[in-house]
Amino acid sequence: MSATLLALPLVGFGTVEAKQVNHGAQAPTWLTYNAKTHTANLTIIAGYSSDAAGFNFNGSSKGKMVVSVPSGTKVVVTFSNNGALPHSVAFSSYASRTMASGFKPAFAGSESPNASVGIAKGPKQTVKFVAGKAGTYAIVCAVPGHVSAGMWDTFKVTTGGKASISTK
Ligand SMILES: [Cu+2]
Repeated sequence: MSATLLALPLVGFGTVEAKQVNHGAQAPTWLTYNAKTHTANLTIIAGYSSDAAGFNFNGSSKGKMVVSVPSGTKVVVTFSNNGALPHSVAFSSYASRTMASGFKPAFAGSESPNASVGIAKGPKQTVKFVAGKAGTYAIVCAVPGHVSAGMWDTFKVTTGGKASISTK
């Protein structure tokens, strides 16, 4: 009996170590698309990697991640922050990629709550909007100064076609 009790914590400790080792190799599924319901589920993690000193989404900064959806898509974003600084997400005008502050959502509801303040590491937020008008937009962190540090990516709304995600 005493041998079993001693062994249990050791097994548990080994499991935690294995998860940490594998963390970087198991990237989340960033985007899924349901053509029947015209719904795109998008995972956005701020500060996911050390790219641009942490000022990145899903490990990409400065426009290098391109998320594309057909116009009329219901976009459901699951947003969280893996970084040390507070971050947010907003789907804003493409011109926003050169702004320092004052970001506005390009679609009704296309920003996380209190976006200029952001959230700390830990909780998840859901952002839902309809990508109504075809065009090129920017995915930005609306915390002032973060876009200037590289924290923006590219969002394209296409006329027809499929949802896709790519990194340069
Ligand atoms: Cu930020």
